[in-house]
Amino acid sequence: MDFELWFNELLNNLADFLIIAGVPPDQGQIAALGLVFLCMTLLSLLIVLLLLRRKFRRKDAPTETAEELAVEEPEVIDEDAGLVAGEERVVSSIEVEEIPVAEPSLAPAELPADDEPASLFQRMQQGLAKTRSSLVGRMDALLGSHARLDDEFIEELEEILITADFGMQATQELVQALTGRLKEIDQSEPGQLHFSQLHKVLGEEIRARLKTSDTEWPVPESGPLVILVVGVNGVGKTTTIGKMAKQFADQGKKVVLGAGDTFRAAAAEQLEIWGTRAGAEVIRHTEGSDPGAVVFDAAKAAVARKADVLILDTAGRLHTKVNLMEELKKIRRIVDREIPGAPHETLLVLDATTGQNALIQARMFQDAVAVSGIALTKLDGTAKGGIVVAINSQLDLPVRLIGVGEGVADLRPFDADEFVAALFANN
Ligand SMILES: Nc1nc2c(ncn2[C@@H]2O[C@H](COP(=O)(O)OP(=O)(O)O)[C@@H](O)[C@H]2O)c(=O)[nH]1
Ligand SMILES: [Mg+2]
Repeated sequence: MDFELWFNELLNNLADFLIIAGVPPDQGQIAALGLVFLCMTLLSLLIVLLLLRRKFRRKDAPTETAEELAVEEPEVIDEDAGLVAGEERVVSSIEVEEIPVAEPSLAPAELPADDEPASLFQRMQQGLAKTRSSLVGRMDALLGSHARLDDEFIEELEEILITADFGMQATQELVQALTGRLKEIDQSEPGQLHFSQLHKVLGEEIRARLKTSDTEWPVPESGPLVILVVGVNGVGKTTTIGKMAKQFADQGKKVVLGAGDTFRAAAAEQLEIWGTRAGAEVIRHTEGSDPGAVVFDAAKAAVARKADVLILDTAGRLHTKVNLMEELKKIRRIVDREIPGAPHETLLVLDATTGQNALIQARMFQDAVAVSGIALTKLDGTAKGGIVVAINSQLDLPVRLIGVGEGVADLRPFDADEFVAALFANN
């Protein structure tokens, strides 16, 4: 009722207004009704338009997301087809963690010149700068902020070591040893704990956990020294081979390289560039060809040319349904048939930036292809140099080489004393 009254009043007012505006008095009511009707129609049209607009917007949104997702979807390559049960579990755990794959650098010519003024030790020190500042720097900060060796100190110490990738086992051992020794110093000279003492104790405890590995290569009874290089994609196999080839060549050795990674054409090209630089012959086949055939030809060539060293590159991942480990075993058999006793060294390349994942990879390869040594690359690219200690204490394998940069001289024989010295230098 109220509404009817209000509406009538509105109509009357509107009619009065229209009559004043010039509408004939007997048509005032009709004109007012028409105007109200017109306004209502316009209003409903406006509402419909707004609703339609919202509907279209919502329809567009999921389409965009679907496209984005499609672009981001990583390419999945099934390479575990023939694995036995035990291996399958390990391989898939590696894939789940997705090892970062760096784009291979094809041009060693762009790398820092070998005759840089920095000494080899300085280069090593530069390469470990990230680890040094995070590990030693954080330790110093901890000592600076804690007057006493309390529980909080020990907890933070543990965290520093864990984040530097020492791994659970080495961290526990180190924390126990460190706190024990630091407490002794603190009790004999209260409040006298200095950075230099911390460095000394930490350095000694780290050193005690590093193996003094024989960095000499095995000497074959006859024929060339054969080094088979294995590891997952992107860890630095080809680059390490290139650096090794150049170092051997600089020692006056004749080197032949086998481009056993036939999975990507770029891999053989990359090896050829390094080969040219080192003056080493590179045996390669076309992309997608049988790696076993490349290895066979490379072994024949190395014997025929009386080479001192044959280094074999391999793929870190293969096409669908082909088993990487089986392929590597096959390569080993072929090279052993051509050069008895070969490969004399099966070098597993691990990328220090992948942290604890490197340990999982090591176990996987160790089980399958009798790895005899480790080359740990990209120590210059990580603050987590503790992985060196984790590898030393958890794997029964010598770390033969470490990569601390992209220059030829940045591949260094692993020397535990030098490593510790470089870690604490200038601190
Ligand atoms: N910073 C740094 N980069 C490295 C080192 N070793 C290899 N790399 C880089 O890692 C990337 C992948 O190397 P590559 O040899 O193609 O790996 P592969 O797939 O195992 O053969 C390249 O860009 C290399 O330059 C290293 O010691 N330090
Ligand atoms: Mg490669």
